[in-house]
Amino acid sequence: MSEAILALGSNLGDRAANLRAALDLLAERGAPAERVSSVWETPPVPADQPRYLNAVVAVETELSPEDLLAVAKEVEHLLGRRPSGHWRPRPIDIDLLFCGEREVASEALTVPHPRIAERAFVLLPLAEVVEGTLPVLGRTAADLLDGTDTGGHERTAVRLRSGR
Ligand code: A4P
Ligand code: MG
Repeated sequence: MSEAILALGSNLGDRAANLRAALDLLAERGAPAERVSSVWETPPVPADQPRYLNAVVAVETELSPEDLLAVAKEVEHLLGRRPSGHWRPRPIDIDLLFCGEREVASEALTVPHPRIAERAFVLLPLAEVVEGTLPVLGRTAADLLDGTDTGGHERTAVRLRSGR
C-alpha cells in the first residue's frame, strides 16, 4: 500500500456533487480517501470560464501510478467528462499530484504533477492534507504558497465527508 495525493476540480454542473461522486467512485476502484481537504472556490485559469471548486485527497492504494491514472480517467468519463480541450470547463478533473516518493516521466504521466508549485488552487487544499514536507519536492505547501497569488480563493462550507 502506498499513499497517493490527488487534486480534484469541477466547474460544470453540480460541482460539490461531482467531487463527492468522484471520491465514491475512486474508493470503489481501489483508491479510498484517507484524508480530505476543505473545498475551495477558486478563480478559473484561464479566466473566461466558471469558478472552480477544488479539493485535494490522500488515498491509500495498491494501484501503480499508471493504473491510478487509468482509474482517474475512467471516473472522469463516468461523471460526464468528454474531451473539451486543454484547460476548458469540465464536470471533473482528477490530477495525480504525488504517488508516494515515486517519480514518473512518461508521455502519459508526469509525477509529481509539474504545475503544483505555481497553482494556489492546488496548494491551498494541499497544505491542509500534507502539513509537512511534500514528497520529492522537499518543501511544504505553505512554503510554496508564498510564491503564488491567492487572491479570490475562498474556503467554502462544503464538506466532502461528514465528521471530517
Ligand atoms: N497527465 C500527465 N501527468 C498527469 C498527472 N500527474 N495527472 C496527462 C493527471 N494527468 C496527467 O490531462 C491531459 C493529459 O495529461 C492526460 O491525458 C494525462 O495522460 P487532462 O485532464 O485530460 O486535460 P487537462 O486537465 O485540460 O490538462 P492538464 O494539463 O491536466 O490541465 P490541468 O493542469 O489539470 O489544468 N483553474 C482552477 N481554478 N482550478 C482548476 O482545477 N484546472 C485546470 C486544468 C485549469 N484551470 C483551473 C483548474
Ligand atoms: Mg487534468
